[in-house]
Amino acid sequence: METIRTIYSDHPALTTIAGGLVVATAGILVYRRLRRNTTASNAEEDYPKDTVILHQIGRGPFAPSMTPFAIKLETYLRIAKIPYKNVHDMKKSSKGKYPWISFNGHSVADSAFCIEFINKKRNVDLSSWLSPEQRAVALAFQRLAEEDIYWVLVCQRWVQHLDMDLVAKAFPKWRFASFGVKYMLSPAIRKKAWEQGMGRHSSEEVVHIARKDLTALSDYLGTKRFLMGDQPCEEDCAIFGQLSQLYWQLTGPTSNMFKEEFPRLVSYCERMKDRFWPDWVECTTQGGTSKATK
Ligand SMILES: N[C@@H](CCC(=O)N[C@@H](CS)C(=O)NCC(=O)O)C(=O)O
Repeated sequence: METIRTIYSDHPALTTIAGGLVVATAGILVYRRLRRNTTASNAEEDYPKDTVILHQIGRGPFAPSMTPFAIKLETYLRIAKIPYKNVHDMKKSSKGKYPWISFNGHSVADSAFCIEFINKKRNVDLSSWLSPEQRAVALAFQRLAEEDIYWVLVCQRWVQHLDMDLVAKAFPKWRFASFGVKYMLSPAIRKKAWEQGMGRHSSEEVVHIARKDLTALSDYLGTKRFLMGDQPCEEDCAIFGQLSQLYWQLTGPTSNMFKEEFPRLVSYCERMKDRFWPDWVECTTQGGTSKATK
């Protein structure tokens, strides 16, 4: 330390430039690591025919993915009994997001379009038993989950209650994960959340919004097993994807509130997990129980 101080007082400009270069190089390395294999290409590798290839990020610590959209899509594939294979390549879709699918050489971006694509290819409709009015309600709740609760999750997990322990568990192989998340990912997400709007609210206000959303969802679910009745519909996949994150992979006030105030939603998560994810524990990197539920 003393040597650095001496060098600095003898050559301040040179030391500042050298320090800047070290920080910039570290930044570039972390950035490249985070952005590696960025976008999807249509050139298919040697994937089995007639099998959906689900491209996603790696498994999550306490639920099968850190992205609710991957859990949505994989749950759908399981409910619809579609042959699929996971590829945890961390490649982004042509739209720059995770997850996405490829099927016989054709790539589809966005979980909703992936489901529509498979529905058409395989003649599937998990919501066929719903009336038009019920479909409207189911879709509205899906939007509530994906367009509002999702942003609650984003703000609370990555900005307002950044949990470095969860980060370390979420990216166990990334040497610079804490640095990258704290100084790059979190500020980038803060900007996105601000632009979307949720990021302009205080944490207390975000929790308040979450409570209203979850109350509506819980009241509507009532004593039903799934969103619309005794069997799951397509929209349950999206709702489970989002709720799974609040329940298993979030710490802080929203997650505590979820567990304390919404027992019906907790049971719903457990029910979806038990029914469609018998291998849940094997699909997680830390054994599938949230530290917050211990
Ligand atoms: N509407 C998309 C949303 C997917 C999405 O937002 N994925 C996030 C992860 S949770 C993502 O890829 N974020 C990376 C980014 O925006 O650069 C879908 O349903 O697939």
